[in-house]
Amino acid sequence: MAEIITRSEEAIDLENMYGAHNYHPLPVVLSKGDGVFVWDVEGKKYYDFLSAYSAVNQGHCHPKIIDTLTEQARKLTLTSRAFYNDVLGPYEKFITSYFGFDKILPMNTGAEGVETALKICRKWAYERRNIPENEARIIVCENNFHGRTTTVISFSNDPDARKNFGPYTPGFMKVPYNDLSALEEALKQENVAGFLVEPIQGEAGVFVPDDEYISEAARLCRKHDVLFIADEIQTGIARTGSLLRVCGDCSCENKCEQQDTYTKPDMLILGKALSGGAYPVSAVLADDEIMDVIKPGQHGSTFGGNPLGSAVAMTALEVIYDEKLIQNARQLGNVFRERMQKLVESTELLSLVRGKGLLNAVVINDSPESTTAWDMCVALKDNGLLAKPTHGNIIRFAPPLVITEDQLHDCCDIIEKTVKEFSR
Ligand code: IF1
Repeated sequence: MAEIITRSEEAIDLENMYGAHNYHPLPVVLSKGDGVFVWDVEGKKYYDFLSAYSAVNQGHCHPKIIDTLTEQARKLTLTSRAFYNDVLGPYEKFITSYFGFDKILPMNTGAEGVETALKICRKWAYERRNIPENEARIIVCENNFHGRTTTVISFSNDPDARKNFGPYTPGFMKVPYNDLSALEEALKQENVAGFLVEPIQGEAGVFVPDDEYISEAARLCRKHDVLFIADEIQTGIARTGSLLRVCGDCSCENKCEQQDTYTKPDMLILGKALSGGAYPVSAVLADDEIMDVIKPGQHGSTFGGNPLGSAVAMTALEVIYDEKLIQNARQLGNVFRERMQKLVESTELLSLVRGKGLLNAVVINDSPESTTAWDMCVALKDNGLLAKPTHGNIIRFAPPLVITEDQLHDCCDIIEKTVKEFSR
């Protein structure tokens, strides 16, 4: 029987003693979540401004998602793909229609989704583009984050993510993010099969590229017959104030009518909020001429496409439209950035705020090596709001998309109060 935790320190001690030290969490031990709120072991309530890295866009423990999870869990959780099940087909039809693609390859974690897209891209290059086998090259961006598997960190330039995990997987070229001429030069190289890009670079510090970057990058890829692969694991599913970041600033009120601002990727990678944080679910979506390169036995996973994750994902996606989370993220993202801009202008401590929808970051006017961002997050915690620094001196602010305007103002009050405490 598991030990009952009655004090936060007990949980921290157990993790230090028995868990790999692959994270340095903020000193808070959570035991309950509901919507925008989480509670620690001692019962203190916090606003969650990280949303489990944008996996709980629908809010913690969304009742409809949890109902689906528990109902399906009592029926059938996992069959493996050795057999059919009665949920996967309906899910595949639902999600391909929802995002406008012919097919989905269902996986579990985001990194698995990225690895799947890389494998499909290479196979497509050899079998449809006649690129010589083992010569395919995929373009990625500097300061990318696409997961922690060995191939994915092979094209990372973050020393922490990469050092001493070699030898590294070959076949990748890096270009500066948000630089179309550098991309075009790389596309002219031989044997280029794909371009993998985050429409906003999340972990790098919420870098929003120029408005035309994504659409132009996709156009250049089409011009060179190279697959445009969008990693929307963090930016997708309403987080940035549109269904997907590649939708641009579309104003769709309901299902994506594929507005003229929409840049359809050749492959779309989803994860995180695809399940509302209730279960690991990821996906690669593509049309037949790409997806059909995968034949039986050439790719898969034990849990990929399981009935439990498939049922949860359908409900998680329904909630996005039922509760108008796209519009809420758009509107409240503007409110948040307006309030933060006023704060930036009122103190030397902050240099800027940037973001789209409810994926935002504030840059602290201090060196990336300083502990200011961390210390500020500890002070925010003490004041009832949970956030965590991303690289160095940048604090990411990403609440669940179900937050109300009053709650958002309450959170901005907490951030202002905390910053002013630092500024004295
Ligand atoms: C960590 C943040 C990092 C992602 C994008 C793929 C994945 C992620 C754009 C892989 C995952 C998570 C991983 C987590 C911290 C968090 C993160 F930006 F979201 F904050 F690291 F950059 N593509 N992002 O953001 O998905 O395999 O994790 O399901 O590893 O520390 P995953």
